[in-house]
Amino acid sequence: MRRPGAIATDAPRFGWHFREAQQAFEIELRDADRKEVLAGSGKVLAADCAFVSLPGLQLAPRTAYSWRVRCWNALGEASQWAEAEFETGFLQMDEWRAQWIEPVQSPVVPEISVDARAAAMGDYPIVPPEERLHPPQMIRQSFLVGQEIGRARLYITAHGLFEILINGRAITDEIFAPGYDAHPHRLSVHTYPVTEFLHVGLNAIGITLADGWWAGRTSFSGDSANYGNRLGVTWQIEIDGEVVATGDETAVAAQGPTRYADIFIGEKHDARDEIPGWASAHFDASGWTPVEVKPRDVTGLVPFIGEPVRRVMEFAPAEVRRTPNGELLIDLGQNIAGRLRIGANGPAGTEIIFEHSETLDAEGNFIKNIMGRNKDQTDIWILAGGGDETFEPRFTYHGFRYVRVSGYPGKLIAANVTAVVIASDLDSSGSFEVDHWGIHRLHQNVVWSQRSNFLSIPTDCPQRERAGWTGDIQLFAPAATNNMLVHQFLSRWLENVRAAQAPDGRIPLIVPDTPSFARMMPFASQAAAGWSDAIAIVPLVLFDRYGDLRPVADNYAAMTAWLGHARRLAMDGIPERYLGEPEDSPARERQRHLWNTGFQFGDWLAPSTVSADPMSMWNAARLTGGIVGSIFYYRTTEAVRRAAGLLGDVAAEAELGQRAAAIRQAFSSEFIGPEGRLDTALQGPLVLALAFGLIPEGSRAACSAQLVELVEAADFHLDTGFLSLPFLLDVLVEIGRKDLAYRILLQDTAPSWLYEIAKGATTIWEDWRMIGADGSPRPLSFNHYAFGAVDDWLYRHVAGIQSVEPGYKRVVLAPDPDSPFGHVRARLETPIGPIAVALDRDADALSGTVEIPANMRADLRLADGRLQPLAAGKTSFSLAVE
Ligand code: RAM
Repeated sequence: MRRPGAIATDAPRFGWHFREAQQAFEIELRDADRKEVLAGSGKVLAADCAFVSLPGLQLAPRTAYSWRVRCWNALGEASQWAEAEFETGFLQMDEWRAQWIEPVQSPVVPEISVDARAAAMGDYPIVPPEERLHPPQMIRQSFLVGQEIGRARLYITAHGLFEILINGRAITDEIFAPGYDAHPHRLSVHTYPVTEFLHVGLNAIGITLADGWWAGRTSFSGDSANYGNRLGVTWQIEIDGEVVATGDETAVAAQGPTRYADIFIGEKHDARDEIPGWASAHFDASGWTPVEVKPRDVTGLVPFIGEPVRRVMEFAPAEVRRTPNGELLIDLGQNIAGRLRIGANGPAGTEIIFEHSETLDAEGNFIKNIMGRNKDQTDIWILAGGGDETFEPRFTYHGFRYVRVSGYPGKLIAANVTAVVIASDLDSSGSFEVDHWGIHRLHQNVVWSQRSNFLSIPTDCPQRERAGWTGDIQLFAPAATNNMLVHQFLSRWLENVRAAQAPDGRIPLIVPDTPSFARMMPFASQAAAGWSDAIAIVPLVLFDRYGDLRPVADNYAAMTAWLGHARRLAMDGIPERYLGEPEDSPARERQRHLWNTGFQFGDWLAPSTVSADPMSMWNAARLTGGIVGSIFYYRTTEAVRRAAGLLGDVAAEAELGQRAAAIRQAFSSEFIGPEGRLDTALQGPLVLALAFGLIPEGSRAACSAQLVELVEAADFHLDTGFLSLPFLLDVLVEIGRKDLAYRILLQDTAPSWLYEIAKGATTIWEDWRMIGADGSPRPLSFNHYAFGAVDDWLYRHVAGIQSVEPGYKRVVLAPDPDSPFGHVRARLETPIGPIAVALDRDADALSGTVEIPANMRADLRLADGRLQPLAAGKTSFSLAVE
């Protein structure tokens, strides 16, 4: 992390970039005043520059440090020291002193759906939110500071979302804290520097609590009170070693201008009821109610890791206009996760309603595309009157491009509206540009869908479910690493996955899991291939892309336990058609090595398997569940075998190697027919089996031919679902049909990426026909990153940036001389430094430059396949094109 807040470990790793060839380095850790050297590496003869530990280092909690590094070049010259600062967070929870406080409140009423179809279709009685939801709670507490303040920190977490003022001022630009965790196992404690907000004398802290993920409506079902039904907070401020905490003084609470605030439903704010100065020291809170003080309880409290959620971008809407039916519409021109900030001037009591949607209907009129219970995405603002006012909801976000506005006083102009984009504040790590308008836009759409769905946790979509579907991030993680620095973000999510793992090793389908999901969906307490496998696959993606073994080590026990669970499912399940066979028959024997029974999603949403009927989504599961289950069982066995090898668990590595071989064998006998082709004649299973090496040498030609035939039969359209899509183009290149890979990439009728673009998509769609040929939209999500996984291929194949040793320690730059693009620019920040590729084509050559950092070992792949070693810096080249 370039600018870490308070870090959550006592043994951090360090990283830097050195512009020359590094022969040696030295790290020193010092106190915050840079007076004392607390630890040092001495001069280490190595080129390491990422994830470097200081052996034996153990930091104190809640302490500021500085560190510095210098490097030696090839001539043995030492660089200047480069230095930076960081601090540790609250690491040992037994030191937590604060109690919990809860405003006197009526508990959130659990809204429980039992009927999945009814909830999904919106078929349930509607009671206005105002009659069901409670207002956020405002809590204030004053405290005395006796002497000059050197250093002050606030440590805080809450049941519900919190917003903090000290002496009337916002202390942070972070929002949606404490973030979404696998409650009740985990709840993140955040650290805020507050020195400059305090003064000698009387101070006040004001905290607003809203339902958030804790008590509000979440996930597929839109049920409330998933983790708790009461809002509460626990915090302590440490001022030079002195502690002020919840429970020390009586805090008081009141309800203010916000009538209700819910992540899914939206927010209603009555500006007439604002309470000026409520969080300042000398406010008269005589009408406020004392809070209830609850015992200190640190169960599940963990230090927050990773990047907080912020307003990461703001822009003006593309247009404010009237729709054909005369309604007032804001069109952002871009689908986002976020909300509006809006200005108005009108009489007191004017009620303005903002309804959010991702699409319009075929006529261009406003229509809500997100169906289901509590998916309102509606904000209501009541003006205080008497001048210019501004409103931005605080505890909600929406997935939207269009907003229908009703009740706006006067004329609404674009200058009065700001689109506020909300996401986990990740550093950008790559860019890709190409002179093909559609593919250029495709890449932008992937980045937008990633941004919209990397919000505290990786979600599937930012409107309907906002759930941490394990499968979606499993398949998208490689692509995600190119666009943003996701190491901490995904490590944090993996901590949540471990916390959510069942005692029998099962990994839930969504993390954080919600009880309401299990209540509503009979399958929700099952595991699924390609989904639960995230626990094994994602840590290895982090290892491959960042070169850091720690995620593999941290998740090794969990992935082993998961594989154990999958193995039991595989061994115990026998497909019905074999029940009559003798138990010792080969057909029965091989079933022990195949996970081809029980619940599966299969190659979810493979285009040819879905129709207009929403239930057709399950066709992919029915048709491919058995084969795809077995393929991922193999892949995860291989992944855990690899992890065992990396971690030196030799016995496990050997045993898993044997098991993988047995699965491979069983797979061939079970799924490959006499002609060497797959019995399941669908692109997805073929792509996966070829990609993961499950097709024996003797059948590869037949399976490759079968895949080509299927692509031709589909008239050069992809027919891959969630799990297989990331491998389609790679496999086509590998079997020598690069031409087909480009034909599919550039296909412009559905299902295809360019069809979406042609229909005006600004994010990646959940389904390929979200807008039909006649312009009519489907009531699904316009913002699912899953099918955007192809973005990784653009970086790896078109620009040709390929890591061949984990963490880009060795790189091959293999830009495709046959790509149809004339002009490509790509840049990727690796742990070792940035790689830049610039390609330009004319009739007979692809020429350009590649640029690599000083400490990278890299080769350029020439047109004939030979590798040419690259020197640090920029190299020009020209590859002849046939
Ligand atoms: C959908 C979600 C998600 C997918 C599951 C199986 O409801 O949107 O993307 O992983 O189904």
